[in-house]
Amino acid sequence: MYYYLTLTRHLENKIAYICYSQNPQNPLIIGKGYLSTGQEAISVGASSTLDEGDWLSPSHRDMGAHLVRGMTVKEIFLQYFCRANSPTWGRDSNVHFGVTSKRILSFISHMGSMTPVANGVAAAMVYRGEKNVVLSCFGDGASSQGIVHEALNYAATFKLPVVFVLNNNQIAISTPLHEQTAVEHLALRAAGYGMPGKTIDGNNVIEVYLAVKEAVDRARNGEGPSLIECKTMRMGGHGTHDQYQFLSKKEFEEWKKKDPILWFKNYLKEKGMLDETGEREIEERVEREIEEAVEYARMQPMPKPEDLLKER
Ligand SMILES: Cc1ncc(C[n+]2csc(CCOP(=O)(O)OP(=O)(O)O)c2C)c(N)n1
Repeated sequence: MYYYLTLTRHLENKIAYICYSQNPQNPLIIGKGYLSTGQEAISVGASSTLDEGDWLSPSHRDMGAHLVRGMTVKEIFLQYFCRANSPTWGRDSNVHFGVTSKRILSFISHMGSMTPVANGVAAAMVYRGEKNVVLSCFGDGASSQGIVHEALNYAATFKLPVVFVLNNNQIAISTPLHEQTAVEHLALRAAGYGMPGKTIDGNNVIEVYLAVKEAVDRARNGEGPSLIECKTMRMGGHGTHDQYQFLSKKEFEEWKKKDPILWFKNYLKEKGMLDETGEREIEERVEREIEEAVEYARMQPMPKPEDLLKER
């Protein structure tokens, strides 16, 4: 998990760097990056609980989960650069894509709209007698959409094998949590649907893994869905276009001290599971993978207009 946390952070730093420094007349990344900086532990910890046959329904801050599910760094950059050989053949960019061969559902940009889709996949698996689960990820803003309440109610009623992972980064673009809900802990809503709910420290990758694993096991055993609220903070702008505009400097500095990767690194070192050499090797490997992938993806062709309507 430490490798994936480090890879996610460096990869997204590279995306941010490219977004800020590219030539606007001939950009490499068309559109924006929606980064998970500071909340990588949720994505990596939660997706690490899945088996190969399980499905991931990601949010736009789930780079870590894409990587854990087997997306390569090359595929990520091909996707961001809209190349003809990207997972969606250059039809779209950034994180709004899925790869069904890796059991990743395509992300729908309308916040919360993925929850009924996750239910549908879960219901199909129950119908076929498969023992798999769906991990459905969304944010605090999405959690207040009507469609999410309906989906969670439905999933609980029919005991669907879905684990709802709510990344509560306390801000939805520019709306702070207290301006969108009167509920102190969003996991309390679970009781109203009739499913277990838990609020955990989203910056602690071990806590995320254990809580989600328990819920995944429960779902796999036919006991129905759970809601896991992972508390964290968005350590940047909503996207690469707004940077730190909606975060107070004081809050930013306080949350910086709770960095999930730094915490896990220190934990592993204290337990004797990582040393300076191991740390350096992981960083060098990650940097190498990223540089090679950027160079490779940059040289790949753009899609031809006539290919865009081709059936795949
Ligand atoms: C139904 C809908 N309303 C508004 C938007 C515009 N929008 C895009 S992202 C976003 C904020 C989402 O916040 P949250 O669910 O908390 O996720 P976060 O970005 O904080 O991870 C909004 C309002 C949208 N995409 N869909």
